[in-house]
Parts: sequence; C-alpha cells; structure tokens
Amino acid sequence: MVRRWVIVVLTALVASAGSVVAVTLGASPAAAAVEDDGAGCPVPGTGALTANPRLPDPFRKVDGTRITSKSDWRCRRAEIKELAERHIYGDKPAKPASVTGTVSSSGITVNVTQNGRTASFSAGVQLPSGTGPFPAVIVVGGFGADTATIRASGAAVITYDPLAVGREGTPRNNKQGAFYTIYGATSSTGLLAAWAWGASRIIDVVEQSGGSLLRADALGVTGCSRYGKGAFAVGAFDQRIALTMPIESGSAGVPILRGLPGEPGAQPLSSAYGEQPWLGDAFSAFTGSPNTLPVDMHEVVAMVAPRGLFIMENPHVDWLAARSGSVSALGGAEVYKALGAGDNITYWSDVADGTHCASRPEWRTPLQQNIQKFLLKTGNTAGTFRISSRKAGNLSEWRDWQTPTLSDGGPTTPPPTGGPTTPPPAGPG
Ligand code: MCU
Repeated sequence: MVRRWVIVVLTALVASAGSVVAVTLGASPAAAAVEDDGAGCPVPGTGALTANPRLPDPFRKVDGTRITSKSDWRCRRAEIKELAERHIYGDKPAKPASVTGTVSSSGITVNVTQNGRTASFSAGVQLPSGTGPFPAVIVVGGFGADTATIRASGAAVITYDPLAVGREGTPRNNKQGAFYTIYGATSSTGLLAAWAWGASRIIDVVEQSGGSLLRADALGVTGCSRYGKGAFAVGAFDQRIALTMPIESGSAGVPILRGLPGEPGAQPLSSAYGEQPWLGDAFSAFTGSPNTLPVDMHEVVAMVAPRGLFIMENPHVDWLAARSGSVSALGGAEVYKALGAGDNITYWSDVADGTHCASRPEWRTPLQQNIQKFLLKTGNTAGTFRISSRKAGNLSEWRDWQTPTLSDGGPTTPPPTGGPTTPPPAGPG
C-alpha cells in the first residue's frame, strides 16, 4: 500500500510538473531529474528571527512541527533552500526562458536569454579514455581538484571558470559577469549562488544535448578553496548533481557559520562576507550574530541528501575552519541517516600534508570509489568519516534536537496542485 501511494504521488507529480521526477527510495543513490524537486512546496515566512546558539533542527519545519516521514523531506528541503537563499546566499533564479548551447569533445557553450537580456559563457571538456557517453565532473576553478584521478576513473572533466559568471574584485553594488548581465549589477545574489546558477545552465545544455557524449544523469562537481565553496553551493542547489565534492572550502563553504567566531584562527564571518561578494548581500545582518540565522550550513549539507557527498578538508590550516566543517558534516549526516542514506556521505580531514589545495594521496581511493558508486554505478562502497583529531568537532555540543525515525509512508504535506489531497486508506500491515 505504501508503494502504491508513492506511485500515486509520483504519477501526480509527473502529471502536474509535466516532467519526470525521480525520487530516491531507501538508500539507492539517485540524483533527481530536475534542478529543484521542491519548487512547488509552500514556504511560510519566518517572522522575527530569534537567537539560538545551537544548530537549528533540520527536521523542524518553519511552522514549528517536525517532519515524520521520509517523503516529508522534499518540502522541508525546500524550506531550507529558501532560508539559505534569503539569509546566506541570495536568490538563485530558476532556469531562464531560453538556454541553448553546444557540447563537444573539447567544450561546452552556453547562451542564456531572459527578459530581453542575453549572456554567454563556455566551459572546457576533457574526456577520459574509452567510448562514451561518459559521466562528467564539473571542476569549478582551476586548481586543487584531482582531475587525473577523475579521468582515470572513467569520468570526463568539465572545466568551469565561474569568474565568467560572477567576477571577483567588484563592489557589491556593481557585480559583474554573465549572471549579473542577466539579473543586474545591483542584484543582491552573491557570487556563490551566481556560480551555482551558471553550473545549472551548463547542466541544462548537457541535458538538451541528448546524452550522446556526456550523461546528464551522471554528473558530479568539485573544486577547492573558494571554488570549494562554489562546488558545495552547486551541489546543494541543483539536484541533478549526483556527487558533490567540496575541497577545503572554509568559511562560507561547508563549516557551520555558528562555529566560526569560536574556532581559533578560522576566517571570521566579516572577512568571508567582505573579502569577496561570495555571500548574498543579506548576510551582512549576520556577520556579528550568526546565532540569529534560522538556517546553518549543516542544513545546506542536508540539502545534498540523499545524493552522494564527499567532503574533503585540511586540518592543518586554521583559517580553513575544519573543526566547524566536521560539525557541519556530522549534523548534515543526521539527515542522511534519517533518510536511510547514511552510507552516501563521506567526510575526510585526516590528511598529512598541510599545503592548501595540495594533491593528496589519501583522497585518491575514496574519490575513485565515490565516482564508481554515484556516477559509473559500478560500485557500492559505504561512505566513512575520517576526522582528523587536530580538528574534531563535537556535534552534541551544538544540538538540542535528536534525529527522528522517519517512516516510509506517504507525505503529510500535500503534493503540488493537481495531486491527490487525501491519502489512500491504510493497508493491512
Ligand atoms: C578557503 O578559501 C579562500 C579563503 O576563504 C580566503 O580567505 C583566501 O584568501 O583564499 C582561499 C582560497 O580561495 O584560496 C585559493
């Protein structure tokens, strides 16, 4: 009966959205077929923000009730996404009216038109050996990612220069790049959301290319440092990404924002906000008081669930905030567990070399295993937590909530318009 209910809901979703929506049941590691499967979910306003020194409960909805079933996660995720955009990143607009482009064995072109404004950018492609179509990993920025291992594992590399979409070195009131050409130089959206939007448009083009060279259903993303912040945002905000792999992302990346003021040597919030317009303009309200944020980065980790996530961090450079990173990963992992997908997240900061964005032998095997599991679908290695004792955070100090046992039943939140409004009667057992 449960299965029939899921099928009924799926049918309704397909009918109402006009596109196929892939849903992950149990622990099977599937990306969604759409950028945002919670686009139709209601998200109430939060009202006045109240201080909470602990991490917000990822399972508690804006209306104050807690979710009870795995299928409730879809609309709870939509709330987190909205809060993260509103207070941390700025708005990431949905797919523009027109996205066109080409995919070849050497590159991808992207042309976007919206409201009479047009912008273009491109990305490089490097294929692995063998015959396609190939999975692919979008490499944000030009350093720190182990592209040799990615290609040796059988995935193509899509080299994405995010600065063409959102430039660094500009003032907040005169932002530049393809995103701001479309949405305006005074857009309050920060660079990370702009970069994520650009990656989503690359995925649109790969999707529209018909899959003869690159597979839109087997895409990953990675990047190091500021581009690790970017890779994290790309994977969190586009559910077509099957494998998200941020490297040494630091403040404004994986680490909990609440942890940064108290982590010795970590890049301060005011610095992460001020160094570049990475975060949305609205984050200025929180640089001195992250405790009033109704959302924190452990929930952005959870936005990736149940999809593949491999977080790599460096415990030797205090600035990179790996202690707060470990708390974020542990907090987000609670959502993975509740969804029955605890094996889909890996966190690894136990590395010997302290050089920022170094090539690290420790990460080669888990990188290959994650590509096999989530992109090639030839492996099923369980994710692990390898937290360096140098920067080991303690989740229990940061939470006052416990992880619920979520039922497999139908949604308690109504499906989008056009779907059934009452669940079918319960079956015998
Ligand atoms: C970790 O990412 C950043 C960091 O946030 C900045 O403060 C620093 O200047 O640059 C890092 C980076 O991108 O290094 C390549």
